[in-house]
Amino acid sequence: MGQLPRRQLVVLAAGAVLAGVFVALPAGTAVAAPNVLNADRSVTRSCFASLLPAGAAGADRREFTSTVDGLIQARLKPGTGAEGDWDLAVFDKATGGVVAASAALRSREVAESFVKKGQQLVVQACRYSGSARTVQLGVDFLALTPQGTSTQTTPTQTTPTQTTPTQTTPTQTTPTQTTPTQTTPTQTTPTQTTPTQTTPTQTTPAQLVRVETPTRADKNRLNTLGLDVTEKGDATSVEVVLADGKDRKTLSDAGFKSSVVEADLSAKSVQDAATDRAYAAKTPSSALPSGRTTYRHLYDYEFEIKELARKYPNLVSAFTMPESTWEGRDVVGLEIATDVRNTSDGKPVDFTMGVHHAREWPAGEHAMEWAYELINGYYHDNTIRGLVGRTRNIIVPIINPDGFDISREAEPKGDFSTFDYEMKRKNCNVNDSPPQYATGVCKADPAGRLRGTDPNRNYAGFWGGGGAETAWSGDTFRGSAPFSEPETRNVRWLVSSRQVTNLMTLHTVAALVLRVPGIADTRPPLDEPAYKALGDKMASRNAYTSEPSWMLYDTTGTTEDWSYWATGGWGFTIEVGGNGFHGPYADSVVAEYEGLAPAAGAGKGGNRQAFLDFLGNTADPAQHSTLIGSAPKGYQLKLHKTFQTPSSPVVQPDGSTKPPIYNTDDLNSTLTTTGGRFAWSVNPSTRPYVAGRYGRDPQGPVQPGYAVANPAGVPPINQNYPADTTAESFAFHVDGLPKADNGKLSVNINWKNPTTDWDLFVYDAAGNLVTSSANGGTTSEHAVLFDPPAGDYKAVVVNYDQTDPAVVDDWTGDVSFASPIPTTYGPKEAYQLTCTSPKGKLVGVADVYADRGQTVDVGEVCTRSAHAQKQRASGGTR
Ligand code: 0X9
Ligand code: ZN
Repeated sequence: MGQLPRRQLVVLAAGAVLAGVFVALPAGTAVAAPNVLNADRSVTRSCFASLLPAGAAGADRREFTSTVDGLIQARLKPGTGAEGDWDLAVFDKATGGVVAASAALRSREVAESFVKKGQQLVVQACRYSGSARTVQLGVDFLALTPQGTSTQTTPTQTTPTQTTPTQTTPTQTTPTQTTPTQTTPTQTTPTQTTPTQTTPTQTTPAQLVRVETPTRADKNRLNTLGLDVTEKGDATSVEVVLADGKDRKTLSDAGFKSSVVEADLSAKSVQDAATDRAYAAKTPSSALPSGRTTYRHLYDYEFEIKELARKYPNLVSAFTMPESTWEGRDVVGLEIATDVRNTSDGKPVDFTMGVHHAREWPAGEHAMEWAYELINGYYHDNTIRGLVGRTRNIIVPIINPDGFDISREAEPKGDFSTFDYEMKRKNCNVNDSPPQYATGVCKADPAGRLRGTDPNRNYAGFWGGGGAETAWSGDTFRGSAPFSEPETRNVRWLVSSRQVTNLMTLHTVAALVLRVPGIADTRPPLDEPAYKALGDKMASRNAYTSEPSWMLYDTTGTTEDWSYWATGGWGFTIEVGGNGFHGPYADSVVAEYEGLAPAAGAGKGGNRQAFLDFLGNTADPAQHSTLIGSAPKGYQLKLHKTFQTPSSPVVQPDGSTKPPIYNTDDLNSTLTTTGGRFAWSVNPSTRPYVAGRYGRDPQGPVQPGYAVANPAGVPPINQNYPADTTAESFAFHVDGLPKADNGKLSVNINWKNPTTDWDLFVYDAAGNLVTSSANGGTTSEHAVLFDPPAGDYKAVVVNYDQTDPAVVDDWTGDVSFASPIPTTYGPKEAYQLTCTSPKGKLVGVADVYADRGQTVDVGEVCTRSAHAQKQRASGGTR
């Protein structure tokens, strides 16, 4: 740590905001309580499928005429009394087309979209289920600048009216207001270029390039440049989005070589949308379990989830996570199991999530199709029926609905510029933004898509370390503290209150099966061999790369780097492959899921089979722990564990670090006994964070280190290595068995002045670059290689910069070795097991130790201690 990136990149230029204005709707001919909608009975139907005739049963409506070119935001809130489930949809009155919709499981709905001035709208609310006869509607209009921003804070609630309000002159006072170039009333944003773009950038389209990064050090250095580095890459390269000429210059200034993968991302985005329309038009039904042919909207997910629960009440239940998002959306999921409502029946739990990252639509599609897979399979496929019978399956397709809705409803733009909402990654938190950007609704924000926290850098696992940004505008901004976001707290709630033995979090687009650890400094867990075997098995189905995620580059605060180390439940990030964060549906969803061409997993089973393998692992008692015993019917067993785990030393914006923050985890799960014997599938009692670390025993002595001679003379300054090979070099040899067993090689160079910069590249005898170290602002470089093969090597030292070229600040160097680190073992941790009688009386307490694969008999945990307590109470001695 403490190293500075060679160049600072200003991520967001200041002064990007043009004025916008709110337009309050006139009250019009209001009737009594016009914002309260009524329906005498519920009708289980889609509210967004069609505009119902006025007066239709189970629905109510209000009409508006938009006074703005901008946004409509319609919200439902429960009325007084029962909440029930009401849904919401906004229609264009002229065409009957849906403009926006929301269909979560309760009566808290947010429907948001773009509207044109003068557009006639019908807001329709539908009572789907429950006893609430009324619901409260709020509708706001927000005028936008051509850039799609407003300078105002939160929208002021306007009173809806029964009929179309009489128009009065809108209070549009802002001189900069112009009519956006919208074509259709829905799903478009103004097409102007962003104010942060300057002249040279307007001629160079956004591109996807493949950057040559032969070593991990290169990858880490690339990550310091402030560019949009994707996770897509291989051992020697990573794909990077260059939004404009400035990004292109940053990359070439830093000496990286790259080749173009996608010459015009904007054109690709528009082309992909056209490809999707054509595919849907000619395909009545896809090979997917649901047969779907197009990317779902947020409201499609919500509606399908509740419909599945309604149609299969014993097999499927729908649930709302405890915290709503920054924009007030409910986060919804479903659970699939036999006798689904008995959530404390002790079966092992497989938890599948999608769309932490807004733009990664195929992740949500995969999660939703997995739900259909299990439901269809339960009825039509014996293998799946067997697996479903032995497990509980929890699926939350959209963890970040605020971000997803924005990305999904945005105009295809694909250029990754500030106002390219289609490529938004993060959530909608605005609290960490500077005041000038902390305004506006998330869909029309002065900071555009840069607003928010990266949910996949916000978990407590090693939070605050490398591989996450400290700046609010960064695409990997970690947030103000571990679990500062409702989206990650929702996942914490689920993982902490259920025995999630298997967790999978879906992303796009790098074709990877990733396990812990996310940072190289963290040694692998004791479970590494079994963990690797499971990842490799899944990768054999989708032909993705299976590896610990640090191997691509460091990340901290990611989902499984919290869940696994804290609970011991297997945790994987799967980066669904494809072309683009949400490439053509037929490829990124249908082909990747089913294992069809052009997916890498074509003919191997695809993600479908990888997920089934993972579920097979969930069902296998050898892969988790099992508590057995006996207890009378209706008693509640509880497993409890509280512990603290330190974050990483917290990296500060200047590169220095502050002490770790301790995160408290409180794990609580329950089993309701049915009388007699029970078996409870649980995670191991010792959390992997303390259990120890996997390693290997040295087979021989370590090779002694030695100083190297600096070759005579000084090479000229070269900032273009390896295109320009000007450098000096030295050779060295790594010994092998039986002479030496080296677990780690380190090639080190040192100099005096931090504004001098030497870079270091190490090649094996075949000329492959095996490691390198090329930082800026330091007085040393250390190129590290674990388990270096024996042989001859060459270190190349490049004179990148000199404080004063007239007085050369030359380097001194050495080569050092370390033995492999043997496996280490830590302390064992116990669960506290308690038994509570049906009347709520604590009748048994025990400490329980359980390792992975172990079945522990806890005996008659309720009755024996109940008996003992009774004896004590009556003064009995036996
Ligand atoms: O960077 C991420 O959060 C993920 N890649 S993505 O392109 N979908 O954003 C990958 C995270 C990989 N690391 C761990 N899961 N530890
Ligand atoms: Zn992602």
